[in-house]
Amino acid sequence: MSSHPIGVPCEDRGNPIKAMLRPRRGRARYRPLVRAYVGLGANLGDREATIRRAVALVGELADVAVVGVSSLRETEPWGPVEQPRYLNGAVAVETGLSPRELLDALLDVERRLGRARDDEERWGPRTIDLDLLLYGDLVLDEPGLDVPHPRLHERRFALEPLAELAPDALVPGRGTAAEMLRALDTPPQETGPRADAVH
Ligand code: A4P
Ligand code: MG
Repeated sequence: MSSHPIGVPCEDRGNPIKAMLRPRRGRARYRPLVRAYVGLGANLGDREATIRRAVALVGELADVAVVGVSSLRETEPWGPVEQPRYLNGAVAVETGLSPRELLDALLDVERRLGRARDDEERWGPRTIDLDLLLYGDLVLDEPGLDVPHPRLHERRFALEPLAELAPDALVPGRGTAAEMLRALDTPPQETGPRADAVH
């Protein structure tokens, strides 16, 4: 998948990603819109109500439009912590925010829904979790901001709703969402000796 430069990038027409990352100054500057995907998860409280509220709050963010909402699914908890089952889903958004601005806004939605990170253990239960799965075809590895989400390829609970929304969404360096999901279903190849091996 590639980013979707729908806005009018003015003098930055030549390089939409660079234009998008540049701070906006003055009213005449536009940033192109980028398609991003956000994973949603909850396993405490009224999970569905919290996720629906999160989708609504994401849709109310300035410069963010929700353009797709996946179905929600019950999933077995992933990771080393014993905890209740999750409800997971994902949304597609079109945004003029930079990746950092978008993640900060998502973390703020988590806080507004009562998530208190200081009380949590890693991969432990949570009222709401918003993960930035993809931001166009951008790859970022910065303090506090990794895109694509670094564990996306190993998480069925994130890949399934992503592939439902956009099976052809390209995860840079890994293939499409649908291919990654299929790879999770494919058992690893036997690594025993080949039939024609010389003993
Ligand atoms: N951060 C950096 N990049 C990103 C990004 N692309 N998206 C930073 C979101 N956050 C990003 O996040 C901690 C910090 O990561 C953030 O402050 C942000 O600056 P976090 O959500 O507390 O999670 P984590 O400890 O980084 O781990 P991770 O891998 O995001 O785990 P989760 O998703 O939080 O783990 N099982 C099922 N079935 N379904 C689930 O939803 N969730 C978890 C929680 C465990 N098991 C699960 C599920
Ligand atoms: Mg997370």
